[in-house]
Amino acid sequence: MRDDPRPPRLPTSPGFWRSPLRGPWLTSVLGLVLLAGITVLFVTGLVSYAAYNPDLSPVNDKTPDKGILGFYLFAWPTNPHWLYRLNQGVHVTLGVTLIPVLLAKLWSVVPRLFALPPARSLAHALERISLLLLVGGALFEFVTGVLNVQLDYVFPGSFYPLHFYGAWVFFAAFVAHALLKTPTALRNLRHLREEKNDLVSPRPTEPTVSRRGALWFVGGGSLLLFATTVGQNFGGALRRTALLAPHGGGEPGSGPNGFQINKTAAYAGIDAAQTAPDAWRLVVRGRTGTVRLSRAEIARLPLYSAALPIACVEGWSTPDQWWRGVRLRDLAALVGYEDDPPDVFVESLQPRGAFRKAALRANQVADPRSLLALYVNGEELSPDHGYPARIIVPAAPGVLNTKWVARMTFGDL
Ligand SMILES: Nc1nc2c(c(=O)[nH]1)N[C@H]1C(S)=C(S)[C@@H](COP(=O)(O)O)O[C@H]1N2
Ligand SMILES: [Mo]
Repeated sequence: MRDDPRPPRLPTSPGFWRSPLRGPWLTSVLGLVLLAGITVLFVTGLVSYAAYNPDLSPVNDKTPDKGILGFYLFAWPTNPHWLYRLNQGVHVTLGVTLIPVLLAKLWSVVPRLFALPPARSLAHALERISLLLLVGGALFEFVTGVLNVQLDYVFPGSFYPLHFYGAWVFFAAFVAHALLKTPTALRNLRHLREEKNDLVSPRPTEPTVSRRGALWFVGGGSLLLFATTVGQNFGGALRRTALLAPHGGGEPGSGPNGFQINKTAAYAGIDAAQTAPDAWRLVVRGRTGTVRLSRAEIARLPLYSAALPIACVEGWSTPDQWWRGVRLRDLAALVGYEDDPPDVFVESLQPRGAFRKAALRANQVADPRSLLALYVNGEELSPDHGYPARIIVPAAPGVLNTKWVARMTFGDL
Protein backbone atom coordinates (compact mmCIF):
# COMPACT_ATOMS: atom_id res chain seq x y z
CA MET A 1 0.00 0.00 0.00
CA ARG A 2 1.41 3.35 -0.97
CA ASP A 3 1.55 5.93 1.73
CA ASP A 4 0.60 9.41 0.67
CA PRO A 5 2.59 12.00 2.62
CA ARG A 6 -0.30 14.44 2.49
CA PRO A 7 -3.57 12.51 2.83
CA PRO A 8 -6.62 14.39 1.60
CA ARG A 9 -8.51 15.90 4.49
CA LEU A 10 -11.70 17.02 2.82
CA PRO A 11 -14.61 14.66 2.18
CA THR A 12 -14.96 16.25 -1.26
CA SER A 13 -11.73 14.56 -2.26
CA PRO A 14 -12.17 10.97 -3.52
CA GLY A 15 -9.05 9.84 -1.62
CA PHE A 16 -10.68 10.82 1.68
CA TRP A 17 -12.92 7.74 1.48
CA ARG A 18 -10.75 4.70 1.98
CA SER A 19 -12.91 1.67 2.69
CA PRO A 20 -12.11 -1.10 0.20
CA LEU A 21 -15.69 -2.34 0.57
CA ARG A 22 -17.22 0.50 -1.41
CA GLY A 23 -17.89 -0.26 -5.01
CA PRO A 24 -20.63 -1.02 -7.49
CA TRP A 25 -21.24 -4.58 -6.22
CA LEU A 26 -22.10 -3.71 -2.62
CA THR A 27 -24.15 -0.67 -3.64
CA SER A 28 -26.05 -2.72 -6.23
CA VAL A 29 -26.93 -5.58 -3.88
CA LEU A 30 -28.19 -3.18 -1.20
CA GLY A 31 -29.98 -1.07 -3.81
CA LEU A 32 -31.89 -4.04 -5.21
CA VAL A 33 -32.96 -5.18 -1.72
CA LEU A 34 -34.28 -1.67 -1.07
CA LEU A 35 -35.98 -1.52 -4.47
CA ALA A 36 -38.12 -4.51 -3.53
CA GLY A 37 -38.53 -3.62 0.16
CA ILE A 38 -39.39 0.04 -0.25
CA THR A 39 -41.92 -0.71 -2.97
CA VAL A 40 -43.71 -2.98 -0.48
CA LEU A 41 -43.46 -0.27 2.20
CA PHE A 42 -44.99 2.31 -0.12
CA VAL A 43 -47.88 0.10 -1.21
CA THR A 44 -48.71 -1.13 2.32
CA GLY A 45 -48.45 2.49 3.51
CA LEU A 46 -50.99 3.73 0.95
CA VAL A 47 -53.26 0.79 1.73
CA SER A 48 -52.99 1.57 5.43
CA TYR A 49 -54.18 5.12 4.78
CA ALA A 50 -57.12 3.85 2.73
CA ALA A 51 -58.11 1.60 5.65
CA TYR A 52 -59.04 4.69 7.68
CA ASN A 53 -61.76 5.47 5.11
CA PRO A 54 -60.49 9.07 5.03
CA ASP A 55 -62.87 10.10 2.26
CA LEU A 56 -65.86 9.05 4.37
CA SER A 57 -65.70 11.83 6.93
CA PRO A 58 -63.32 14.60 8.00
CA VAL A 59 -62.97 12.95 11.45
CA ASN A 60 -61.29 9.94 9.79
CA ASP A 61 -58.99 12.02 7.64
CA LYS A 62 -55.65 12.83 9.18
CA THR A 63 -54.46 14.33 5.86
CA PRO A 64 -57.32 16.59 4.74
CA ASP A 65 -55.32 18.59 2.20
CA LYS A 66 -54.12 15.62 0.18
CA GLY A 67 -56.08 16.59 -2.96
CA ILE A 68 -55.21 14.40 -5.91
CA LEU A 69 -52.97 12.16 -3.80
CA GLY A 70 -56.14 10.51 -2.56
CA PHE A 71 -56.98 9.35 -6.09
CA TYR A 72 -56.63 5.69 -5.22
CA LEU A 73 -58.86 5.59 -2.12
CA PHE A 74 -61.52 2.91 -1.98
CA ALA A 75 -64.17 1.66 0.43
CA TRP A 76 -62.24 -0.48 2.90
CA PRO A 77 -63.60 -4.06 2.95
CA THR A 78 -64.40 -6.16 6.03
CA ASN A 79 -62.85 -9.32 4.58
CA PRO A 80 -60.61 -11.06 5.35
CA HIS A 81 -60.99 -10.00 8.98
CA TRP A 82 -57.20 -9.92 9.47
CA LEU A 83 -56.60 -7.62 6.48
CA TYR A 84 -55.40 -4.56 8.36
CA ARG A 85 -53.50 -6.70 10.83
CA LEU A 86 -51.49 -8.28 8.03
CA ASN A 87 -50.99 -5.07 6.06
CA GLN A 88 -49.79 -3.02 9.02
CA GLY A 89 -47.72 -5.87 10.46
CA VAL A 90 -45.85 -6.12 7.15
CA HIS A 91 -45.47 -2.33 6.85
CA VAL A 92 -43.98 -1.77 10.30
CA THR A 93 -41.98 -5.00 10.64
CA LEU A 94 -40.46 -4.63 7.18
CA GLY A 95 -39.71 -0.95 7.77
CA VAL A 96 -37.82 -1.72 10.97
CA THR A 97 -36.02 -4.66 9.35
CA LEU A 98 -34.79 -2.53 6.45
CA ILE A 99 -33.10 0.09 8.66
CA PRO A 100 -29.64 -1.55 8.53
CA VAL A 101 -29.93 -2.01 4.76
CA LEU A 102 -30.83 1.66 4.30
CA LEU A 103 -27.95 2.80 6.50
CA ALA A 104 -25.50 0.50 4.71
CA LYS A 105 -26.71 1.73 1.34
CA LEU A 106 -26.22 5.37 2.36
CA TRP A 107 -22.79 4.53 3.73
CA SER A 108 -21.87 2.80 0.48
CA VAL A 109 -22.58 5.91 -1.63
CA VAL A 110 -21.54 8.63 0.80
CA PRO A 111 -18.50 9.77 -1.26
CA ARG A 112 -20.88 10.60 -4.09
CA LEU A 113 -22.88 12.93 -1.88
CA PHE A 114 -19.78 15.04 -1.40
CA ALA A 115 -18.42 14.86 -4.95
CA LEU A 116 -17.34 18.05 -6.71
CA PRO A 117 -18.18 19.91 -8.85
CA PRO A 118 -21.74 19.97 -7.52
CA ALA A 119 -23.12 19.86 -11.05
CA ARG A 120 -21.38 19.12 -14.34
CA SER A 121 -24.47 19.69 -16.45
CA LEU A 122 -28.17 20.39 -16.12
CA ALA A 123 -28.91 16.66 -16.20
CA HIS A 124 -26.32 16.05 -13.51
CA ALA A 125 -27.75 18.88 -11.38
CA LEU A 126 -31.23 17.38 -11.66
CA GLU A 127 -29.90 13.96 -10.74
CA ARG A 128 -28.24 15.36 -7.63
CA ILE A 129 -31.37 17.22 -6.54
CA SER A 130 -33.35 14.01 -6.93
CA LEU A 131 -30.69 12.26 -4.84
CA LEU A 132 -31.13 14.83 -2.08
CA LEU A 133 -34.89 14.18 -2.08
CA LEU A 134 -34.19 10.47 -2.14
CA VAL A 135 -31.76 10.41 0.78
CA GLY A 136 -33.58 13.09 2.78
CA GLY A 137 -36.94 11.48 2.06
CA ALA A 138 -35.76 8.01 3.05
CA LEU A 139 -34.30 9.24 6.34
CA PHE A 140 -37.42 11.31 7.02
CA GLU A 141 -39.81 8.41 6.39
CA PHE A 142 -37.83 5.95 8.48
CA VAL A 143 -37.36 8.42 11.35
CA THR A 144 -41.01 9.55 11.50
CA GLY A 145 -42.18 5.93 11.19
CA VAL A 146 -39.92 4.67 13.96
CA LEU A 147 -40.84 7.56 16.25
CA ASN A 148 -44.53 6.88 15.79
CA VAL A 149 -44.04 3.23 16.63
CA GLN A 150 -41.62 3.69 19.49
CA LEU A 151 -42.39 6.90 21.30
CA ASP A 152 -45.05 9.29 22.17
CA TYR A 153 -44.71 11.30 19.03
CA VAL A 154 -42.26 14.20 19.21
CA PHE A 155 -42.58 15.99 15.86
CA PRO A 156 -44.46 19.26 15.55
CA GLY A 157 -47.85 18.52 14.04
CA SER A 158 -49.48 15.22 13.31
CA PHE A 159 -47.53 12.14 12.25
CA TYR A 160 -49.98 11.33 9.46
CA PRO A 161 -49.51 14.27 7.05
CA LEU A 162 -45.74 14.27 7.56
CA HIS A 163 -45.41 10.57 6.86
CA PHE A 164 -47.96 10.68 4.01
CA TYR A 165 -46.57 13.66 2.08
CA GLY A 166 -43.03 12.55 2.86
CA ALA A 167 -43.85 9.18 1.30
CA TRP A 168 -44.98 10.77 -1.96
CA VAL A 169 -41.97 13.09 -2.26
CA PHE A 170 -39.66 10.25 -1.42
CA PHE A 171 -41.34 7.76 -3.73
CA ALA A 172 -41.23 10.12 -6.72
CA ALA A 173 -37.47 10.47 -6.25
CA PHE A 174 -37.23 6.73 -5.63
CA VAL A 175 -38.96 5.84 -8.91
CA ALA A 176 -36.70 8.21 -10.86
CA HIS A 177 -33.66 6.75 -9.14
CA ALA A 178 -34.76 3.14 -9.64
CA LEU A 179 -35.45 3.72 -13.36
CA LEU A 180 -31.99 5.25 -13.78
CA LYS A 181 -30.05 2.76 -11.70
CA THR A 182 -31.69 -0.67 -11.78
CA PRO A 183 -30.22 -1.69 -15.16
CA THR A 184 -26.74 -0.76 -13.94
CA ALA A 185 -27.29 -2.54 -10.62
CA LEU A 186 -28.34 -5.75 -12.35
CA ARG A 187 -25.36 -5.51 -14.73
CA ASN A 188 -23.00 -5.00 -11.78
CA LEU A 189 -24.24 -8.19 -10.16
CA ARG A 190 -23.88 -10.26 -13.31
CA HIS A 191 -20.22 -9.28 -13.80
CA LEU A 192 -18.17 -11.15 -11.29
CA ARG A 193 -15.20 -8.84 -11.73
CA GLU A 194 -15.59 -5.50 -10.00
CA GLU A 195 -15.91 -2.64 -12.43
CA LYS A 196 -14.11 0.53 -11.51
CA ASN A 197 -16.32 3.47 -10.80
CA ASP A 198 -16.33 6.56 -8.61
CA LEU A 199 -17.38 4.55 -5.56
CA VAL A 200 -14.14 2.55 -5.55
CA SER A 201 -11.60 4.30 -3.36
CA PRO A 202 -8.46 5.43 -5.24
CA ARG A 203 -6.35 4.73 -2.13
CA PRO A 204 -8.08 1.92 -0.25
CA THR A 205 -6.96 0.70 3.17
CA GLU A 206 -6.28 -2.96 3.87
CA PRO A 207 -9.62 -4.82 4.05
CA THR A 208 -10.64 -6.09 7.50
CA VAL A 209 -13.74 -7.86 6.23
CA SER A 210 -14.82 -9.13 2.82
CA ARG A 211 -17.71 -7.60 0.92
CA ARG A 212 -19.72 -10.73 1.58
CA GLY A 213 -18.79 -10.48 5.26
CA ALA A 214 -20.07 -6.91 5.31
CA LEU A 215 -23.30 -8.06 3.72
CA TRP A 216 -23.70 -10.77 6.38
CA PHE A 217 -23.16 -8.10 9.01
CA VAL A 218 -25.92 -5.92 7.56
CA GLY A 219 -28.19 -8.95 7.14
CA GLY A 220 -27.48 -9.99 10.72
CA GLY A 221 -28.49 -6.53 11.93
CA SER A 222 -31.73 -6.78 9.96
CA LEU A 223 -32.40 -10.24 11.33
CA LEU A 224 -31.85 -9.02 14.88
CA LEU A 225 -34.30 -6.13 14.38
CA PHE A 226 -36.80 -8.49 12.76
CA ALA A 227 -36.54 -11.00 15.60
CA THR A 228 -37.06 -8.32 18.25
CA THR A 229 -40.00 -6.68 16.45
CA VAL A 230 -42.08 -9.36 14.75
CA GLY A 231 -43.45 -10.73 18.04
CA GLN A 232 -45.70 -7.69 18.43
CA ASN A 233 -47.95 -9.21 15.78
CA PHE A 234 -48.69 -12.17 18.01
CA GLY A 235 -49.97 -12.90 21.47
CA GLY A 236 -48.65 -14.71 24.52
CA ALA A 237 -44.98 -15.54 24.90
CA LEU A 238 -44.15 -14.37 21.36
CA ARG A 239 -45.22 -10.83 22.27
CA ARG A 240 -42.54 -10.74 24.94
CA THR A 241 -39.86 -11.26 22.28
CA ALA A 242 -40.80 -7.89 20.78
CA LEU A 243 -38.17 -6.08 22.84
CA LEU A 244 -37.95 -3.25 20.34
CA ALA A 245 -41.68 -2.62 20.17
CA PRO A 246 -42.55 -1.33 23.60
CA HIS A 247 -45.40 0.90 22.44
CA GLY A 248 -49.04 0.09 22.99
CA GLY A 249 -49.67 1.62 26.40
CA GLY A 250 -50.36 0.00 29.71
CA GLU A 251 -49.49 -3.44 31.00
CA PRO A 252 -52.42 -5.59 29.92
CA GLY A 253 -52.10 -8.04 32.83
CA SER A 254 -53.64 -11.49 32.54
CA GLY A 255 -57.11 -13.02 32.27
CA PRO A 256 -59.77 -12.47 29.58
CA ASN A 257 -58.91 -8.76 29.26
CA GLY A 258 -55.18 -9.50 29.28
CA PHE A 259 -54.31 -8.34 25.78
CA GLN A 260 -52.59 -5.25 24.46
CA ILE A 261 -54.02 -1.88 25.52
CA ASN A 262 -53.42 1.30 23.58
CA LYS A 263 -54.64 4.28 25.65
CA THR A 264 -55.80 3.41 29.16
CA ALA A 265 -59.05 4.82 30.56
CA ALA A 266 -57.04 7.00 32.93
CA TYR A 267 -54.92 8.37 30.09
CA ALA A 268 -58.00 9.13 28.00
CA GLY A 269 -59.58 10.98 30.93
CA ILE A 270 -62.50 8.58 31.40
CA ASP A 271 -64.10 9.13 34.78
CA ALA A 272 -65.54 6.03 36.53
CA ALA A 273 -68.55 8.15 37.59
CA GLN A 274 -69.49 8.63 33.88
CA THR A 275 -69.43 4.90 33.16
CA ALA A 276 -71.39 3.81 36.27
CA PRO A 277 -74.61 1.87 35.43
CA ASP A 278 -77.00 4.63 36.50
CA ALA A 279 -74.99 7.39 34.82
CA TRP A 280 -74.07 5.97 31.40
CA ARG A 281 -76.58 5.92 28.54
CA LEU A 282 -75.89 5.05 24.93
CA VAL A 283 -77.45 7.67 22.68
CA VAL A 284 -78.42 6.29 19.24
CA ARG A 285 -79.68 8.76 16.66
CA GLY A 286 -81.12 8.13 13.21
CA ARG A 287 -83.95 8.53 10.74
CA THR A 288 -86.72 8.00 13.30
CA GLY A 289 -85.25 9.97 16.17
CA THR A 290 -83.14 9.31 19.25
CA VAL A 291 -83.01 6.24 21.46
CA ARG A 292 -81.32 6.15 24.87
CA LEU A 293 -80.23 2.79 26.25
CA SER A 294 -78.72 1.77 29.56
CA ARG A 295 -76.14 -0.98 29.55
CA ALA A 296 -78.68 -3.43 31.01
CA GLU A 297 -81.10 -2.61 28.20
CA ILE A 298 -78.41 -3.17 25.57
CA ALA A 299 -77.56 -6.49 27.20
CA ARG A 300 -81.17 -7.61 26.74
CA LEU A 301 -81.02 -7.02 22.95
CA PRO A 302 -79.97 -10.01 20.79
CA LEU A 303 -76.24 -10.47 21.43
CA TYR A 304 -73.78 -12.00 18.97
CA SER A 305 -70.16 -13.06 19.07
CA ALA A 306 -67.29 -12.40 16.70
CA ALA A 307 -63.62 -13.40 16.88
CA LEU A 308 -61.67 -10.35 15.77
CA PRO A 309 -58.22 -8.83 16.40
CA ILE A 310 -57.18 -5.35 17.41
CA ALA A 311 -54.58 -4.11 14.92
CA CYS A 312 -52.95 -0.74 15.49
CA VAL A 313 -51.28 1.58 12.97
CA GLU A 314 -48.22 1.33 15.23
CA GLY A 315 -47.75 -2.20 13.93
CA TRP A 316 -48.80 -4.28 16.93
CA SER A 317 -51.84 -6.47 16.84
CA THR A 318 -53.55 -9.05 19.00
CA PRO A 319 -54.70 -12.49 17.99
CA ASP A 320 -58.48 -12.81 17.54
CA GLN A 321 -60.37 -11.97 20.73
CA TRP A 322 -63.86 -13.25 21.37
CA TRP A 323 -66.15 -10.21 21.47
CA ARG A 324 -69.83 -10.24 22.39
CA GLY A 325 -72.35 -7.45 21.93
CA VAL A 326 -75.07 -6.00 19.72
CA ARG A 327 -74.71 -5.87 15.98
CA LEU A 328 -74.22 -2.38 14.60
CA ARG A 329 -76.87 -3.10 12.00
CA ASP A 330 -79.36 -3.98 14.76
CA LEU A 331 -78.67 -0.61 16.36
CA ALA A 332 -79.26 1.02 12.96
CA ALA A 333 -82.58 -0.81 12.75
CA LEU A 334 -83.58 0.67 16.13
CA VAL A 335 -83.50 4.17 14.63
CA GLY A 336 -85.20 3.52 11.31
CA TYR A 337 -82.75 1.69 9.08
CA GLU A 338 -84.25 -1.81 8.98
CA ASP A 339 -82.79 -3.14 5.73
CA ASP A 340 -80.35 -0.49 4.60
CA PRO A 341 -77.74 0.19 7.29
CA PRO A 342 -76.05 3.54 6.54
CA ASP A 343 -72.74 5.04 7.66
CA VAL A 344 -72.40 5.78 11.35
CA PHE A 345 -70.59 8.46 13.31
CA VAL A 346 -69.35 7.20 16.69
CA GLU A 347 -68.40 9.45 19.60
CA SER A 348 -66.84 8.41 22.89
CA LEU A 349 -66.95 9.80 26.41
CA GLN A 350 -63.39 10.93 25.96
CA PRO A 351 -63.09 14.71 26.34
CA ARG A 352 -60.14 15.25 23.98
CA GLY A 353 -57.73 13.39 21.74
CA ALA A 354 -57.57 12.56 18.05
CA PHE A 355 -59.22 9.14 18.34
CA ARG A 356 -62.22 10.00 20.48
CA LYS A 357 -64.57 9.79 17.47
CA ALA A 358 -64.67 7.95 14.17
CA ALA A 359 -66.92 7.24 11.21
CA LEU A 360 -67.71 3.77 9.86
CA ARG A 361 -68.91 3.10 6.33
CA ALA A 362 -72.20 1.37 5.50
CA ASN A 363 -70.43 -1.86 4.47
CA GLN A 364 -68.79 -1.98 7.91
CA VAL A 365 -72.08 -1.34 9.69
CA ALA A 366 -73.80 -4.03 7.60
CA ASP A 367 -71.27 -6.78 8.39
CA PRO A 368 -72.86 -9.13 10.95
CA ARG A 369 -69.55 -9.37 12.83
CA SER A 370 -69.41 -5.61 13.48
CA LEU A 371 -70.43 -5.15 17.10
CA LEU A 372 -70.91 -2.69 19.85
CA ALA A 373 -69.22 -5.04 22.29
CA LEU A 374 -70.02 -5.32 25.99
CA TYR A 375 -67.93 -8.41 26.69
CA VAL A 376 -64.60 -9.82 25.61
CA ASN A 377 -63.45 -13.41 26.02
CA GLY A 378 -66.47 -14.16 28.20
CA GLU A 379 -66.00 -11.31 30.65
CA GLU A 380 -67.14 -7.69 31.01
CA LEU A 381 -64.94 -5.27 29.08
CA SER A 382 -62.31 -3.84 31.39
CA PRO A 383 -62.18 -0.04 31.74
CA ASP A 384 -59.02 0.04 29.64
CA HIS A 385 -60.61 -1.94 26.81
CA GLY A 386 -63.58 0.42 26.60
CA TYR A 387 -66.16 -0.36 29.32
CA PRO A 388 -69.15 0.18 29.16
CA ALA A 389 -69.15 -0.49 25.39
CA ARG A 390 -66.80 -0.38 22.43
CA ILE A 391 -66.89 -0.77 18.67
CA ILE A 392 -65.23 -3.76 17.01
CA VAL A 393 -65.23 -4.09 13.21
CA PRO A 394 -63.59 -6.81 11.09
CA ALA A 395 -60.46 -5.82 9.13
CA ALA A 396 -60.55 -2.23 10.40
CA PRO A 397 -57.58 -0.37 11.90
CA GLY A 398 -57.60 -0.11 15.71
CA VAL A 399 -58.34 3.61 15.47
CA LEU A 400 -61.86 2.89 14.20
CA ASN A 401 -62.66 0.56 17.12
CA THR A 402 -63.80 3.37 19.39
CA LYS A 403 -63.75 2.65 23.13
CA TRP A 404 -66.04 4.15 25.82
CA VAL A 405 -68.77 4.81 23.23
CA ALA A 406 -71.32 7.47 24.23
CA ARG A 407 -73.21 8.34 21.04
CA MET A 408 -73.85 6.82 17.62
CA THR A 409 -75.41 8.80 14.77
CA PHE A 410 -76.60 6.73 11.80
CA GLY A 411 -76.92 8.24 8.33
CA ASP A 412 -76.39 11.86 7.39
CA LEU A 413 -72.62 12.10 8.02
N1 LIG B 1 -62.14 6.62 22.68
C1 LIG B 1 -61.02 6.08 22.16
N2 LIG B 1 -61.10 4.91 21.49
C2 LIG B 1 -59.97 4.35 20.97
C3 LIG B 1 -58.72 4.97 21.11
C4 LIG B 1 -58.66 6.19 21.82
O1 LIG B 1 -57.59 6.80 22.01
N3 LIG B 1 -59.84 6.72 22.34
N4 LIG B 1 -57.59 4.40 20.56
C5 LIG B 1 -57.85 3.54 19.39
C6 LIG B 1 -56.67 2.86 18.95
S1 LIG B 1 -55.50 3.80 18.17
C7 LIG B 1 -56.52 1.50 19.08
S2 LIG B 1 -55.20 0.70 18.39
C8 LIG B 1 -57.51 0.68 19.80
C9 LIG B 1 -56.84 -0.16 20.85
O2 LIG B 1 -57.76 -0.91 21.58
P1 LIG B 1 -57.32 -1.65 22.91
O3 LIG B 1 -56.64 -0.65 23.80
O4 LIG B 1 -58.53 -2.26 23.52
O5 LIG B 1 -56.35 -2.73 22.48
O6 LIG B 1 -58.50 1.49 20.40
C10 LIG B 1 -58.98 2.54 19.64
N5 LIG B 1 -60.08 3.18 20.31
MO1 LIG C 1 -53.98 2.44 17.25
